[in-house]
Amino acid sequence: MLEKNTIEYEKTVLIGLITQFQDEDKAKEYLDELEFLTYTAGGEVLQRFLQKLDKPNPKTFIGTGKMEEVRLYVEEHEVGTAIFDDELTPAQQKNIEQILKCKVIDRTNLILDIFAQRAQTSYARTQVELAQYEYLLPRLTGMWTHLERQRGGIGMRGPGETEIETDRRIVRDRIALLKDKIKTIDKQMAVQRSNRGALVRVALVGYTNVGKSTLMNVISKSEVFAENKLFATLDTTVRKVVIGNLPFLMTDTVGFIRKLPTQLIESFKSTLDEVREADLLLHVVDISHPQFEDHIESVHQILDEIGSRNKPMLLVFNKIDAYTPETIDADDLVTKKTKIHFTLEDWKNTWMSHSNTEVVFISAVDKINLEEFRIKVYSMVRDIHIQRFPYNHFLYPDLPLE
Ligand SMILES: Nc1nc2c(ncn2[C@@H]2O[C@H](COP(=O)(O)OP(=O)(O)OP(=O)(O)O)[C@@H](O)[C@H]2O)c(=O)[nH]1
Ligand SMILES: [Mg+2]
Repeated sequence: MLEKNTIEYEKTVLIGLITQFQDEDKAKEYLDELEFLTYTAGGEVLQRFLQKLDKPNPKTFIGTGKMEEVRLYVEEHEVGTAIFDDELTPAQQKNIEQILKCKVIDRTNLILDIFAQRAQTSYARTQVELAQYEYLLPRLTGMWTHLERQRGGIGMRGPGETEIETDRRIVRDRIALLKDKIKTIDKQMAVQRSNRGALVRVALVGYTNVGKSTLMNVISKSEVFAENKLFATLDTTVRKVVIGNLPFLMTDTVGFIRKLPTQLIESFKSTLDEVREADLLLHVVDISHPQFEDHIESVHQILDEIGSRNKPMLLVFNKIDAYTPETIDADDLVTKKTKIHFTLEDWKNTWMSHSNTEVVFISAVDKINLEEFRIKVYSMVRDIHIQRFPYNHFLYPDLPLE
């Protein structure tokens, strides 16, 4: 486990853009998240650099003047890594490395790195390794183009090409091997899933760090690793839960994030199968997070991508204990009431009241409203159960008996 006082934190700087699609506030929020990711990966952020540009500079992502500013800072403070909030092209990455003379990584790279650090089982490690090689492959090509252009084609093309071709072949072979390995495990997992019988399956989904594992532990009395870092969970845990006398299966799995690298979605396919094969999704949201609505949107997008957007869903607003709206003084007639001033009651009257999705507000840590949560889950699971086994509906009353 990472502990702030036991590990040496790597010095980093963050670099992001303010563009027509992302205003200054958004850019800052994204850098906040990037900083949390960096901390999770074992880095401390010394400085952030933001630049206003219509679109990224194709050669160096940011402009020349800004780059010089970053370079001076990196040199003066002996920064080891510069982290960019967007995916860099292979050429950009190379160019920037040459200028800054430090490690240059992008958001995808950083997320892959965290996944690699956190993968516990050999299955998770295999999935992450596959994603890393998939990320690397086009970058080997890019390095070759880069070399070719730099040194000129004639004379260099032969050995350069052979070298890179060899590298690419090694990477491709490795990818094929990993895919085979995953296929074998996938089959075992599919068998395991089918052996679980006809019980209703409920999957916890949501943005990373919202409290899925904490809720799983509270509900199923299990002990899934939970902590205030991103991607604490990479492996899937399945527990049998009984509410009233109704048994069902509950799954806790990997959290989602904005711009989750596609390589990861692909290689985590069978981990995500748990979500795909679930009958009911409990979409957990951290309502104390200022960007929780964006998080909901990101989760919806990923559910769309894996074809699970239309499953029955309960929206679980967690961490209500930590939710504190800003207040407006009674004599302050200037400040307009906006979302940051909403109380939980205000929120309940927004889109939440006319969405088709059921909602519930809880605190998994302080155990607030868990009874209401249990009743809602019970009734949704019961509906699915009764559809599946119409002949034994009498076993389960409208409300759990507990
Ligand atoms: N204040 C407060 N904190 C909570 C609550 N539920 C969970 N947390 C904290 O939120 C952090 C993340 O909790 P996890 O259960 O690991 O979250 P997760 O969704 O499983 O996260 P990943 O597995 O990393 O995607 C931990 O520090 C928890 O203690 C809650 O109801 N209130
Ligand atoms: Mg978790």
